[in-house]
Amino acid sequence: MDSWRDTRLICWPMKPIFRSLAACAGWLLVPGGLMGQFALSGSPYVQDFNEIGTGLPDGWAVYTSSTATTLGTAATFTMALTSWAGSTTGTSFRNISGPTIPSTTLAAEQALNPDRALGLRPLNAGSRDGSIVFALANTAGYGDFQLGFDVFTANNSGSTNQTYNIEFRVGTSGPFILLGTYETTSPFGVFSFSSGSSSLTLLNDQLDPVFFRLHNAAGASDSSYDTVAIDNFTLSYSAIPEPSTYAMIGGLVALACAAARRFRRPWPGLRLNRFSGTERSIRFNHPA
Ligand SMILES: [Ca+2]
Ligand SMILES: [Ca+2]
Repeated sequence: MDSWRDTRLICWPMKPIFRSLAACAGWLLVPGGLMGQFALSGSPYVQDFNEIGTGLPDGWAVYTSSTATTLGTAATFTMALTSWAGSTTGTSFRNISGPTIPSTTLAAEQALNPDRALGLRPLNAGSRDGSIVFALANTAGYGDFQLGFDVFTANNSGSTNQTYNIEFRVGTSGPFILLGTYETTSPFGVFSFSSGSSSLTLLNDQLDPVFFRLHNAAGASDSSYDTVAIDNFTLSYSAIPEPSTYAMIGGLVALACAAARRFRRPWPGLRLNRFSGTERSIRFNHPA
């Protein structure tokens, strides 16, 4: 075995280890990254928010004063059962009923609904620039991402509506990339958003954190704000084969090709002669 092969055989199995270490290092270096970023494992990731009475799920966070290039300021999430139209100060980001009961349901009955959703009723300037964010520690080793979730209007306030951007970003700086928009409307106006892998190729095999968010695109320019919410979030993905897997597949293909060539090659000393019509003969050629 030559030295080049020795090196190759050592390096290929090590690559996944280096990748994992690099991903881990990136996760540790992100400000606030020790907590609050979800580590992908088995696909799909599904979040129904029905347990947010005990806190936001791993990877989820809410922010005020978000901009096109920044997450903003980490905000408080109200875990207590809160009504769609509640206006108590400090409850902009809230645990609300999902849209599986009539939109005319009173607050007391809303609290009885086990189907919960992550809601935002912007009650002040900061939350009017607010966003709901899901953060991944990285996507190392994964690709073919597909995203889907429900977004709905839980309470219609005033005569104006607001447009929310559905965005993502790879890394901890730079602009977010727009995937779609949702405009608030009369309750519930549920919109099932989906984005396929062709729109999410930038997410593939990234060592940096990845952020998805629902962000109020209108900012603080409006005067009355509807309650918007998300539910039934799903992110599916596939494991990217490691180089050793490609090498194994390539080896099998090479073996198959070699076997096919050997099968087609005439035996030594045997030659097939063709004549006109249907007559054929086989002649043995004896070595000189
Ligand atoms: Ca739910
Ligand atoms: Ca409205």
